[in-house]
Amino acid sequence: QPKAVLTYEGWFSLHATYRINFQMWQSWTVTERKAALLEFKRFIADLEKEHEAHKSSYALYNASGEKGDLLLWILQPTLEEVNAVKTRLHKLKIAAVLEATSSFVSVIEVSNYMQFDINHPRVQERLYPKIPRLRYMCFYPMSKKREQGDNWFMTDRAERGRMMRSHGQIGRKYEDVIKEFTTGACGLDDWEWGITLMSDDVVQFKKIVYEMRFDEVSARFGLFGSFTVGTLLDDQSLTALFA
Ligand code: 76R
Repeated sequence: QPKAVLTYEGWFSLHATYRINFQMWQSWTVTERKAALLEFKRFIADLEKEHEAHKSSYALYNASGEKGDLLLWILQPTLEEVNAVKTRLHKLKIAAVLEATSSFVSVIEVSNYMQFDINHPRVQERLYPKIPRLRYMCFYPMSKKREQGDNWFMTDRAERGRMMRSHGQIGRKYEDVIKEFTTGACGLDDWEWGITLMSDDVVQFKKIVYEMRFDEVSARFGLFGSFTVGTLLDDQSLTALFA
């Protein structure tokens, strides 16, 4: 019988990209720019404080290509808190030069194909992650096919379990070089899942995604949205970006 697998949900999530209007930014006085950047950094420092206390988490990256300049990932215990962080950002002075270019709302998800023990520290770590500060981040939304012949959701539970095991085996080969986070977005956004990858070696994103394309779950059932990759923004590189 095809049956939904039990899922565990953790923190709520927002992935967003923003384009910086540097023309407008440069038309501001030095004093205005200083104040706006300082206020933005205070906003980030508050996120950092909560991240350190493990009450929530976040990541800020410099998006590559023309999909935007900032790639922001927010994790909060509730959707209300995710909204509050977004609203606070919108009310900052710097928001006048930011244009949102993409957004993805989801919730951290651990599915129970492997019959995990929910109380195991490794599962808790996945549900409420302290996002690592690795040099590169990659984000993309995806769904699974519902087509004649290849319909993930009509596939027998045991069969899906078998394919997910193979998927996990490939994933675990990258354990030392990639941190992966799965968020679920059924009923929340336009795709079924969000995949977030972090690494100190950007080429590993290409390796894992390529290798998984040959694995049955991705090869037969994977449908992919837009990929965004970016480089870590720390205090210094953020100052440089707005200099
Ligand atoms: O055996 C196991 O431990 C499996 C654990 C596991 C699950 C349940 C797991 C492991 N994933 C699971 C679920 Mn995954 N994952 C992706 C992508 O680009 C692509 O082709 C696919 C995008 C990557 C890169 C990736 C990486 N995974 C899921 C689901 C939900 C499926 C469902 O419920 O139907 C999706 C959409 C998905 C997609 N996966 C891992 C990884 C990595 C690196 C691992 C090992 C990580 C670890 O065990 O800590």
